[in-house]
Amino acid sequence: MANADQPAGSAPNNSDRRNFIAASIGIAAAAVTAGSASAATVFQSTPNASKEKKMPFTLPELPYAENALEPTIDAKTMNIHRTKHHQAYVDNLNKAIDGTPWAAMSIDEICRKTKDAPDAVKAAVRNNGGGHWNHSMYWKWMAPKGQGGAPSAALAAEIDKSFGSMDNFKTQFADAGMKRFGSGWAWLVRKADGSLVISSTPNQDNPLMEGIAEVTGTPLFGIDVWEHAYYLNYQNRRAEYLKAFWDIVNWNEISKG
Ligand code: MN3
Repeated sequence: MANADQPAGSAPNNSDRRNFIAASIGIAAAAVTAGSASAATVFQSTPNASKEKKMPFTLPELPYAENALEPTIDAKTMNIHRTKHHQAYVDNLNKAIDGTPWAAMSIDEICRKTKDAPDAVKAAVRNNGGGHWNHSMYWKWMAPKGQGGAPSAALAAEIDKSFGSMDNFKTQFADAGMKRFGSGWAWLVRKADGSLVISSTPNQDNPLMEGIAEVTGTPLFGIDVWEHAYYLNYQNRRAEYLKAFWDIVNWNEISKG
């Protein structure tokens, strides 16, 4: 893999940060280029180097250490979640779109156009394209306690107007996460008409997926409510995870949306 030279969970440096930002906003090609120098050395040292090729999507680095979100989210959960679950979405997405025009699209575009994917790969694109987009953003929507800032004045005013108060917003958001049966995500979405709404999706669907998600628009924020996101620390207690999440929420990042 193109990121084989990057140890999991290493402290982020400027290069990692650039890779992460580029990949997470969908400029996969830029991420590959930025991370290619030492990765090329790895490829050349393997017997099958000529058969190795760069895949369009790579696993982003974390913008903080794996243990930086403790005690809310433990380092082991962060490690397994990113290097196993997220990596599998990246690998399976690359495999599904290999040799197709989809390999040239950004991850945002792939999500928006999922409903148009050929039947043979639609499920793989939906599950793994969504999985890659969702997790790339999820890592950014979290920050070590005390470092996530507060909602911008504009966003705070919109939340008050849309949901009555910040407390009401948090209650309604947690409710959406709790009511999602099985695995999925809870979302804060800006719809095309500019309004803010709370929604949830099953599996790895997201609000970018027109014709698939019940509520579509731009996701400003989402929480992963798959058990793999919280089970080691919270077991079945999803409500506690959702409540604790506000300690590590990255309002600085969310306010950019
Ligand atoms: Mn997950």
